[in-house]
Amino acid sequence: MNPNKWILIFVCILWNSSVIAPLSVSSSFSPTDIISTQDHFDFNSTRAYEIIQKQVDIGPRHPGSDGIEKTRLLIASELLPDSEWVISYQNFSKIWMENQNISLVNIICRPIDLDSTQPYFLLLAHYDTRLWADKDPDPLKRKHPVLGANDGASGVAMVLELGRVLLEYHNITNFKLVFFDGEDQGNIYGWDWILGSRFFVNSDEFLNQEISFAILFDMVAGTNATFKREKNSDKWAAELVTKIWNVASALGFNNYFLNQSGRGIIDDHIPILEKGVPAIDIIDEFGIRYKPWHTTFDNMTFIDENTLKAVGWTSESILIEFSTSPEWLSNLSSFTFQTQFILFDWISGTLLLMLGILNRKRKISRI
Ligand code: 1BN
Ligand code: ZN
Repeated sequence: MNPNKWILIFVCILWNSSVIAPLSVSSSFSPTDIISTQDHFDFNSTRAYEIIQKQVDIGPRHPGSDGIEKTRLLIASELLPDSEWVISYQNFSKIWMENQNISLVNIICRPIDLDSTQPYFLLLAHYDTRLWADKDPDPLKRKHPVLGANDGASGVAMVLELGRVLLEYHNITNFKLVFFDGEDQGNIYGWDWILGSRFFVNSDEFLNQEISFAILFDMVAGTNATFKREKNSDKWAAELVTKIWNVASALGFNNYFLNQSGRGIIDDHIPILEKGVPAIDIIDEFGIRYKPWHTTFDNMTFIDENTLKAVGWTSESILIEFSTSPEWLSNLSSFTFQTQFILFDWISGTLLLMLGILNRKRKISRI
């Protein structure tokens, strides 16, 4: 047999092996214990759509831009009434193009009545947009900025609208909304991805807190979106993933929430998982299926209110259940995250891709 094939088989076995599954995760609580019976929803997808539109109207919102400053003001202005919310800003900075010091800001919003000595959950999104549309089909546009209707604005809109609904309609106060800066600038002027969440998990806002779980919303408004069980979420926070995908299915949203294993994505949930707190990423499959990803056409044309509704209603349903069944908050297991598995997944995934390309090239040259 061709030696490439042996490597391929070996990597495939290891990649999917239960040997590398999270042995340290355990809990007596079954995610199927509660199934949503909710039939009325306050999450307003039209309002979420409008919050996306407002961000897109600002223009590009990459770190250091006027647009990102305006977005900070917009986020704060959407949380009403003022007297019910406390907003704090986490400032940090990063060198850009060797000598420019760019300031970055994570925005943390909590209901004024949150009792942070009790378990609470986090709703997360990044609000920066990518400086370069480096996946644009037109090479001349690959250094144009991304508008980030889906990649940036949709997560912000989802988190703002969920926060409003939980507090205003359900009087739920055991949560925080966190909007991360610097998520989307990887491989630009030597920057890395997920800078905001890396900073957040090493700050007092995260350390020594009673955080029970976190849900990250990224690219949650695309036309015909499909949300697969993101690989890292599924490995390390399987209970939460199972619960959410089950509720989505019970609500008839299984055309959006596909009960299939998806890719592993380095996103803002990873630093939280690394600290042993269950965290999941609800993210549209990008790149292959989600064509506007990191291009100049990530604009309102590809935004669909129905996708916002599917994600919003599913999340509202779950968060209400969690808040009225506190055993969920206390029974979710913490665990010891093992970074090498993510690294391994990434290396083996890349190897598989390269071998696939090599094999295809060989076949084409034979023809
Ligand atoms: C998600 C949306 N991400 C960026 N925009 C995270 C990511 C990082 C995805 C690296 C793929 C590769
Ligand atoms: Zn992005």
